[in-house]
Amino acid sequence: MSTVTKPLLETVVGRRQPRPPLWIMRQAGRYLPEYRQTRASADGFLDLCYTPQLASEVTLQPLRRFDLDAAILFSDILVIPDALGQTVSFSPGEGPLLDPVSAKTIGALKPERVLDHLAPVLETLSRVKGALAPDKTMIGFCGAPWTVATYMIGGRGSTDQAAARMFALSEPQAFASLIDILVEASIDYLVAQFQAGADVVQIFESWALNLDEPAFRSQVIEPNRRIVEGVRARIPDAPIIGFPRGAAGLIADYAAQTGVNTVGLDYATPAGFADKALPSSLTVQGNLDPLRVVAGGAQMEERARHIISAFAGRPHIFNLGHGIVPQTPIAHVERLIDIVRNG
Ligand code: 1CP
Repeated sequence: MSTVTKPLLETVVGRRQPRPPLWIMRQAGRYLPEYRQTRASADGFLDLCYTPQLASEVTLQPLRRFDLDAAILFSDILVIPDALGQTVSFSPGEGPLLDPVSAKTIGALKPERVLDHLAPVLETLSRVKGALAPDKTMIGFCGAPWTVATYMIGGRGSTDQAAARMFALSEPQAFASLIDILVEASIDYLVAQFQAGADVVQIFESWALNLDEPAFRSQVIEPNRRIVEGVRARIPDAPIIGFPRGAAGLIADYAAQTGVNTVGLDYATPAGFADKALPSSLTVQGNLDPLRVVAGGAQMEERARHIISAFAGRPHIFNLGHGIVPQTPIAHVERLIDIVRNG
C-alpha cells in the first residue's frame, strides 16, 4: 500500500493544507496548442471524448505542462444527452447544438443505455488513473440536471436559459420527469466513475444563475441533493464538489442541503461573504475571474493573493471562478501557478 497522500483529495474532505492545492476548470482545452493538435486528429469533439487513447492523452496534457494537483477527466457534460439518445453535435465556433426535447419526446429518451454508451469515457478515466502520479487526484464529473436540461430543452447555450425556465413553468410534469431521468443517469454515471478510479467528482451546475428562489431550491438544490444522496448510498463517503455558479445568497443553503464536501465559488462571489456565510470547516474552491488570467500582470497576482489570504483560515482549493478561456496566454497560467505555490 502506498502511503503517499493526495493534497487535493485531502482538502476536498476538509483537511486544510499549508498552501492551497490547485486545478483549473477546463484545464484541458483550446488554450493549449497540444490540445488543438490532438483535437484536429479526431473526427469531431464527441469522437475525441469517446476515443480513450485520445481523451486520456488530452486529460494528461495540462499536467505535463503545469504543476497541478489534479487531472479532470476529458469529456463533456453533454455526453449524457447523447447517451440518452438525443441528437448532440458540436460545430466549431458555435458550441453545442442539440435537437431540443419537448414534453412529447422526453418519454423516448433511453436511460437504460447510458452506461453502455459511456463505457469509453469510463475507460479513459481508468487509463488516466493508471498513468497518474500517486499524489495527484483524479477528478470525474457530470453536469447537474438543471444545467444539462437547459441544453436539452433550449437546444444550445444561451445567456438567460429562457427556454428551459419557461418549460419548467409551463410543463411542470414533463420537466420533473426530465429531471428524474437526469438525476438517475447522473447517479449511475458518477458511481461508475468512482468504480473506474475517480477520487473525487464535481457536479457542474454552470447555469444556477437566473433562477428565482423557489426555482433555485427545486431545480438546483433538490436534484443536486438527490445525486449526492444516491451516489453515497452506493459509495459511502464519496467525496463530492458542487459548483453552483450564480448561487449568490443561496450558497449556504446549497452547501448545507446538498451535503457536498466542497463548494465551488464563482468569481462574482465575494470571498469575505462566502467565508462568513459558510461553516468554517467546509472546503471552498475558487474563485479567480478567468479574464484576469487572460490580462495577466499585477492585477492577476494581487487578486490571486487576496483570494488565498481570504480563505487562509479554512480548507481551500485554488481554482478559477469559471472555466479558463481559449485566448489565455500560457505564460500567465505559469505565473499564476507560481503564486499559488510560492506566494
Ligand atoms: O472545440 C472544442 O474543442 C470543444 C471545446 C470544449 C471542450 C474543450 C467543449 C465544448 N467541452 C470541452 C471539455 C469539457 N467540458 C470539460 C473537460 C475539460 C477540462 O475541464 O479540462 C469539462 C469539465 C466540460 C464541462 C462543460 N461543458 C460545462 C460545465 C463547465 C463550464 O464551463 O461551465 C458546460 C456548460 C459544457 C457545455 C459545453 N461544451 C462545449 C462548450 C463550448 C460548452 C459551453 C457552451 C455554452 O457556452 O453554453
